[in-house]
Formats: sequence, C-alpha cells, structure tokens
Amino acid sequence: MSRIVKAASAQMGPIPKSQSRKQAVSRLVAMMREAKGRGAELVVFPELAFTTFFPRWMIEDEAELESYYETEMPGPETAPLFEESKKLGVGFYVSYAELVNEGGRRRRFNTSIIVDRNGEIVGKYRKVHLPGHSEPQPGRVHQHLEKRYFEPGNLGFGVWRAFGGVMGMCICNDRRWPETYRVMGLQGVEMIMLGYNTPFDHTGHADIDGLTSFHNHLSMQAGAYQNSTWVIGTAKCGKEEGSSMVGQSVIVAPSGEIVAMAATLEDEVITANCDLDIGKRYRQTIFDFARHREPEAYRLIVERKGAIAPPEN
Ligand code: CDT
Repeated sequence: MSRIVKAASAQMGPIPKSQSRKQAVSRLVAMMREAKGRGAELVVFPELAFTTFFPRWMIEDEAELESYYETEMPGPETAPLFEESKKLGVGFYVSYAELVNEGGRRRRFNTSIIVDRNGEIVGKYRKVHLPGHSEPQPGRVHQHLEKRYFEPGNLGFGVWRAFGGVMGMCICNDRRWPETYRVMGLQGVEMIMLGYNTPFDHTGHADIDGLTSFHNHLSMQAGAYQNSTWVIGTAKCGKEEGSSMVGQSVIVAPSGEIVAMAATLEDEVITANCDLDIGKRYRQTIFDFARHREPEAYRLIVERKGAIAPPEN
C-alpha cells in the first residue's frame, strides 16, 4: 500500500520593505487556501516568509533590526496562518527570524517550523549554515549579512513523525551541503522541506553566479536521490528591493527527478502527490545504508583524515 502525502510548494514573489507582516501573512493564507483546493494537506513556504529579506542591508538601528524578528510563534500577526491551518486541516513549513531569551541572553536565529494539520507546531529547526558575512563588503550592491544577524543553529538536524511519514527540514544555504541531507537520511527521513532566498549575485563571481539556477536544483536533486527522500524547496523570488532572486521552486522525488516546478517569479502554488514508499524502494536497494556503508571502511576513511595536507587556499 502506498503512502501518499499531497504536498504543495507555495512560492512567494518579492515582499517589499513597505509590506506589513499582516499583508505577507494574508498572501500565505491565500496560497494555503489554493493548495487546499487542489487537495494538499501540507504546504511548504519560503525562508523568512513574513518580511523582506533584511540581511541584504546593514541595519544599525537596533529597533529597526528587531522589527524583523518574531518574539513568539504564533504571534498576533502570524496567528491567522495557524488558524487557517487548523480550519482547513492543512499543515505547513515556514521560516522566520527568531528573537529569544535563552541562557540569560538575547539570541537571534534563522528558524523554521513544521506545523501539523491541527495548527500545532510539531518541529523546530535553526539554520546551521549561515552564508555571507558579518561585516558589510565594500563594493557590493547588496550585502548578505546573515552572519551578523543570526547565530548558527543549535538544534541539529532533527526528524519528526508527521503527515504519515518521517519529516525533516532545513533552510536555504543548508541545501547545498551533503551532510544536511545525510544526517536526516541516517534518521530515516522521507520528506525534507526547505525555503530559500537566493540572489543571482550571491557569490559576486559571474562564472559561479551564472549557474545559480543549475546549482539550486543540483543540490536538492542530489540530496533527494542520495538519501532516498522527497525534497520540497520553495523560493522567495523575483526582484525584491532591487535584488533579483531565483525562483524555480520544486518538488523532487527520491529518484532525484523534479515532479513539479514553479514557472513564474511570483506567488505560485505547485502540488504533487508524494508517495513516501518510493523512498523506501531506494532505501532498500541502491541506498541501503545498513548493507552498503561498511563500518570498517568508514573507520579507515575517518582515520585517514588529515593524512594528506589540505591544499592551501
Ligand atoms: N538565504 C541564503 O542562505 N542564501 C544563500 C545565498 C547567499 S550567499 C551570500 C543560498 O545558499 O542560497
């Protein structure tokens, strides 16, 4: 018997700086309704989905900076999304900037959550791979100051039983790193949800930036195939405050094949019937970790680490 999760990726076009949280949330609610109308039970929204992508600016005014963070989830302005989730019986993934008092100090994380079909938070993740810089880079039209505005996540890569399967999540730059998927793969993940904001000028090197769309899909397709898991990647895209960001949100099968892809750079919902048992076929054959990852061989690999001097940069 197959286990189908009817899933949607709800891509967002730009959120201008002038757009309020309330307006952004109403866009998310509209897409959740559209997804429900197409039979979806789970919707994946983008990274930092409630505001413009503020790490593109050096913001020195603390009050202005903190206005981009959520101090509670749900809070008064984000609650309508949770209420709609419960009303429609549609779960979701969303990412937001989190400001918390933890260990006696104020801490900031780039965070995501999985919410079940009752509108209840079942899992929380904090972004591990923070790209960009902590200081503004001279000559760059758009900064990328995630290292300034967030601490590296301290929750690891967890998985959760929800939607009839084993669910995992990560955020944007995490999708480029094989260990993101493998840590969840070793825990039996069956579907990984992620959101991204990826400017076309993200490295500042034309030869690499020209491959932005290719690398976006390459990372997610490889992660899906090598770990026998569905991957749903959702963009915030289009020209946001002068910064052009890649779209092409996708639903990727455990075969590595893209089964649905957004065609615009605007708010757009794509859907797929994701059979979690497709992943099982790969996990029981070509990627049977228990049979094919020989502990002794892996021990030797680890022991050889450091045997050869790493190249100098
Ligand atoms: N948001 C995010 O993580 N974006 C990065 C690109 C920025 S690198 C300066 C990404 O990997 O898509």
